[in-house]
Parts: sequence; C-alpha cells; structure tokens
Amino acid sequence: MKNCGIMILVGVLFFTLVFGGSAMAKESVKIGVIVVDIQGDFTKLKNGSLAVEGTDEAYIKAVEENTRKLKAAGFPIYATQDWHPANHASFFTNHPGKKAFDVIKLNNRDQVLWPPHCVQKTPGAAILLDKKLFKAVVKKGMDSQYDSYSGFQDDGGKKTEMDKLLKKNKIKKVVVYGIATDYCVRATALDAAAAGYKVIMIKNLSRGVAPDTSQKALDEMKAKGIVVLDDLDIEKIKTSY
Ligand code: VGL
Ligand code: ZN
Repeated sequence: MKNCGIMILVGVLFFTLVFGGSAMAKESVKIGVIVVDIQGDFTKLKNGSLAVEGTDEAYIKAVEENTRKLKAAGFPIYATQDWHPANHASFFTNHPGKKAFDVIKLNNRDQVLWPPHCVQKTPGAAILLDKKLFKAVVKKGMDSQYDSYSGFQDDGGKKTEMDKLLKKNKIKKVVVYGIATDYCVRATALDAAAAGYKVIMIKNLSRGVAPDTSQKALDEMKAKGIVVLDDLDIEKIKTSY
C-alpha cells in the first residue's frame, strides 16, 4: 500500500517534468514577425504600378492592426522593402520589345518582367505602415542584375541582413505575411524554413498576384512543413510546433 503511494507520486512527478517541461520550452521559443513588402506600388490603395488584387484600405488597416497586436504580444517585427534601382533587370521597360508579364531567361532562371515598381526613394517604394512598428527594415533587390523575392537573399545568392538580425535576437520561429503570396511572401517563407526557422504564414493577411500561383504557393509552403493559418491567432502561433 505504501509502495503504491510512492509509485503514484513518482508517476505524477514524471508527467509534470516531461509535459510541463515541453510546454515551458514551447513558451520560451522566441518568435519574430516578417511583414513583407507593404509598399504603395503593390497596392490598389495607392494606385500602384504593380497593384495586387485585394490591397485596398481595409487590407492595409488589417495588416497594421494585426501587426500592432503582434508587437503588443512582445514579438519583434521586421519589414522587408523591395528597393530597386531604375535600371533593374526585372522591369520590362529595360528590355526593348518586351511587355509587362513576359517571361525571359535571366541568369538561367525564369524571370517575370514586371512594370517598373518600388524604385529607390520614389513614393511608390514607401512602406504604408507606421515605421515605429519595426525593429528593422530589410531592403532587397538593389542589385540591378538580380531579382530578390526573398527577404533573405537575392537570386544571385547574396544574403540580406535578415538572417543575422533574427539570429542576433535569438529568434527561432517566424510569422510571415504581406504581399505577394505567390512571390515575395512565398520566397521569404520558404527561405526561412530552409534556414531552419519554424515558419507560420498568415493567409488572410496576405494577397497574391494571381489565384492559381497563390494556391500553388500555399501548397508548396505546406509541403515544406510551414504552418499556414487562415487568420492571426496569437495562441496558435505560440503553441504550433
Ligand atoms: C514582388 C514582384 C516583383 C513582391 C516584388 O513583393 O511579391 N513581386 N517584386
Ligand atoms: Zn520587385
């Protein structure tokens, strides 16, 4: 009888240590947020040159409000900013005879030719959210010869400071959303996963250039183990993985 009591005590202790311990470990994983390319040229709100469907005032407000919630929850917030020189190779205007959305080979990759967008220091390149939300803004796409959908590196493999910034802050899990689901959000989320971060993508805080490529992007992200949430849910963000 006495042994039985001790056994129960040992059992309870064991479960408390194992499950309590893992729950505590989950809580202590540091989480960062990457808000991708919320810039005038990508929005209907600002009549942008590469305005993505569904990027109206309500969308920008939803992104701003939800980003505030994440900051209030204590997560450091990072922004990416597409920041091209006027002679950038991704602009159709820099390829005589080509038109917007043509696809060419550039450095052995398929390159979509875009309308000129997010040219350095122009109003269309400005981020539409309160700058005070961000711990840092990571610029990308400055090399005229390479595109850079990913916030981590360009198509030539040149790294941005994103990974260093996240590592400096001991961030192990990132929440990613913004514009565009099928290009910069996709590439940033996939590169984060490849770099070893746990990644959560928020679908309804993101907008895509086209429905078919956006759906394909969501499927690809899920296939790489990225958790896709429909809406922001801070509890789910803390407890997933
Ligand atoms: C993007 C096309 C060209 C994006 C950037 O932010 O998704 N798309 N440059
Ligand atoms: Zn671009």
